[in-house]
Amino acid sequence: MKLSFRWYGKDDPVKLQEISQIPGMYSIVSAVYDVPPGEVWQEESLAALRADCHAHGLAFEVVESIPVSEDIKLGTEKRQRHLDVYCENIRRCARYGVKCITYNFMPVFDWTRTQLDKAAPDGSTSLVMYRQQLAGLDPLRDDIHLPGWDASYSQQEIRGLFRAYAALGEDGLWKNIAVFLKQVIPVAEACGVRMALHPDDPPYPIFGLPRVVTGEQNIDRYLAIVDSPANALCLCTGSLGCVKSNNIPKLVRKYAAKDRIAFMHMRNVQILDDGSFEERAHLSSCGSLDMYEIVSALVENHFQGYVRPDHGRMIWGETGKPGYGLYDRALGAAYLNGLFEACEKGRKK
Ligand code: DNO
Repeated sequence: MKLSFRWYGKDDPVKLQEISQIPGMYSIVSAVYDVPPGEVWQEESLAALRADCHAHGLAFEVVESIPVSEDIKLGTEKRQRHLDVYCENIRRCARYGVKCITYNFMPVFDWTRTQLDKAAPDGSTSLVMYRQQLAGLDPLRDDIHLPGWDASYSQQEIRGLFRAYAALGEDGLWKNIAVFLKQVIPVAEACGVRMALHPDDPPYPIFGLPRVVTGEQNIDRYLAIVDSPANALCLCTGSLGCVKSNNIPKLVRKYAAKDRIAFMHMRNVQILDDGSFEERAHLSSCGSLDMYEIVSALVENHFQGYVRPDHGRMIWGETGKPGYGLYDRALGAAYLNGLFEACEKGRKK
């Protein structure tokens, strides 16, 4: 595996030098964040990102994300132009050494949580999703903004998007996924890039919007649309793993054996009785997921892709982007290094 770490660029309170001091760190995961979906990324931006990473002894091989515009997801009249731009961005990334590009197909909102700083008894804080709080949220009525969401929509635009997705439904979304994959995957293949689909987070419909990347059956369907190693997964343990019906070690074993995992997001969640969940420290004993089993599944299948410690808690007084502080993610990286070493050496015995 190749250990990696998400970095939000020069404005990130976490510095590249700090990331480079984490043992075993190989690549930065980043993106050109100041260009809206549907527009081309400037090559200078990619060149600067790569140069910054290299100056700190780090590779820049993973992009997270090239966002898929709502026009592509909805299949509007702007779709073809946006798809052309999407393909051009893949080519540009490849030119600067990128080997893996993450994206998702979630309508309107990226990941959803109801609170970003829930305090645990030890004083650390983390992201949580409480069903009861969610039931009280209505994006059509309330002016809610979460960091996972594109803050540039006005309330009116959100209303329009909700109407459009209601008319599209799940079947329509699947059709638009197929149009996207059939154009994008051949381009990625041709330039040696693997597209890594991030699952829906959480993996069920939110606010009545269709969400389809939710579990094994739908992932099988998604991967079969274009049967190529370039049509791969960013298997996020915490996103898929916050519902009991997804058996994460089993999914990892299955898709790693088929070489359909390009990137692993590794974090732990505690599922609560009512289906709510709390993000926890990475250690298996801190949440519902067996991280040892997940790493074993990867090692058994000789996984060569990228791994990054996902969302950390805020600990030791750190402030910053919820989920993306330095300290707890660095602890996560150290823990993952330990699990991989143990599993790899254990197999050789
Ligand atoms: C959350 C992340 C997601 C992910 C996108 C990929 O912290 O895992 O926002 O980057 O869904 O497109």
